[in-house]
Amino acid sequence: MDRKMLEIADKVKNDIRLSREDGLYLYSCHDLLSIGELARYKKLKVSGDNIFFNVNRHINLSNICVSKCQFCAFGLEKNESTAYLMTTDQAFEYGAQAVNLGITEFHIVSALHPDMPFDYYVEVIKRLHDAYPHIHIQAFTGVEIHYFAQITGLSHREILQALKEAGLGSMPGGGAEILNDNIRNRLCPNKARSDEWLNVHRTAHQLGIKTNCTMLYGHVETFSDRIDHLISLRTLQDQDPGFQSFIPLPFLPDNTRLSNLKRTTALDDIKTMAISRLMLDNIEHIKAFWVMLGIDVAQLSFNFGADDIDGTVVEEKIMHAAGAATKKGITKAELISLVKEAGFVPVERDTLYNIIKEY
Ligand code: V47
Repeated sequence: MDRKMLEIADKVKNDIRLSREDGLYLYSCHDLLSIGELARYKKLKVSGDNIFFNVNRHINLSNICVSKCQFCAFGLEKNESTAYLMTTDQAFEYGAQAVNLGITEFHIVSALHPDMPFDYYVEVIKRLHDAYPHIHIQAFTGVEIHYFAQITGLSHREILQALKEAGLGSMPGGGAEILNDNIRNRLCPNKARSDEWLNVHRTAHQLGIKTNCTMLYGHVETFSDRIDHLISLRTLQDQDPGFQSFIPLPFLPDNTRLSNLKRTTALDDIKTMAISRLMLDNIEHIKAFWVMLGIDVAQLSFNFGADDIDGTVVEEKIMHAAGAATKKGITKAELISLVKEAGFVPVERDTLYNIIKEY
């Protein structure tokens, strides 16, 4: 280890917060194994040999979207041939089909639909919650919550309160992209700005709604933008805690308006996982989302700070539209065996990280 790395190692071992400069150094440094060793040290302190997973069902209500984000291959115009919108009956049926498979979570994300009223989203949540109160509903990104506020004229707080009353349990971490408005203006000018996304999550935490957070990396951002993004999340968590997990999302370029860009390397994915664990000292769980990373890189990332591999998913649509090469779902048995194969203990959790069973 060189002098700077020894200084960072000393901070990590003594629970001293890493600075912006430390984060930038880690990205510039080629000593991947030392970075990994430190991230692994932190991970073992938080969750030992455990790797968490859950049994869930993703429901994407529609792919008709007004946002037109440059990085997205999922959103379409209403008149395109593969555009779809689930009715509340269809969404209910789709969720109900999964109930006997032992799921503990509905993971519901939609798109910014031009016409559907807020009541539609409330009804989807209410019907599923009333019929299956024991199944946790994690739904709607900060960007969707902000859009609901725009179309109704209600505040973030009022929207979140209405959804909570209907049965919303927690929120996923999507829509954060890179929390820098110069980048957002280039990539996704038609949706929530950085402060709006952060305000939705802050308000959710104040209302007792746990949330996740993400970072979409590997497009037009710099390493410095990534570190600033992580620090924005860390600062919000200090002020209004409620983030349960952080999920780094490598940009998948296929079928997007940025299809000229290359997919990130496994090296970048592993390094970003480790740096996230080291910078985000106040977010307990770092998730290796197998759908995007691929199984091999997800397994490797358990030694680079990750302690969660997300869930069984079933029919993931957003990443697969952009060329994710993984299967659309995975069985619980497969999740258990891939965690064991990597030398860790698979632990089934519910959405709020209560332990259901160790395998
Ligand atoms: O917000 C869209 C990203 C997110 C692409 O909270 C893309 O547990 C890569 O946030 N390449 C939605 N990423 C998915 C998401 C998520 C997934 C799994 C678990 C959780 C959680 C959250 O997907 C979007 C955007 O940042 N995304 N297009 C793409 N081409």
